[in-house]
Amino acid sequence: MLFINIAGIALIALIIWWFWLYTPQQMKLGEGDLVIVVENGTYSPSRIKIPEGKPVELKFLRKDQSPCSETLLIPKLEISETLPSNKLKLIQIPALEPGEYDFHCQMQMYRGKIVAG
Ligand SMILES: [Cu+2]
Repeated sequence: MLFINIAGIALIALIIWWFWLYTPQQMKLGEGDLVIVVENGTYSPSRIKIPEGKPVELKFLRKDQSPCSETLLIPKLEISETLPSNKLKLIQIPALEPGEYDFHCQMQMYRGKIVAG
């Protein structure tokens, strides 16, 4: 009974952490040499802040070998690109209105966000 309570509390703590406390790593474009690394099921960083109204270039480096991670989709921008393995790939981002633009792999297991503004 005690064990069940502890497990329950741990689960609640985990849920609170996940939904309220956890904020994905965010980086601003221009802070150092920003490279988005695709590895172990994640994009890192997964939130990329870019200036609005200005075309920019994002660098992706895919270290993950899973074939799904090869495809990079940015649906709102109609971008679909193939990321080579262990080789830097430059993705041209057009001038954007302020807002959030999701990007993900083919099956949406890897997820990230471009934040313009
Ligand atoms: Cu995937």
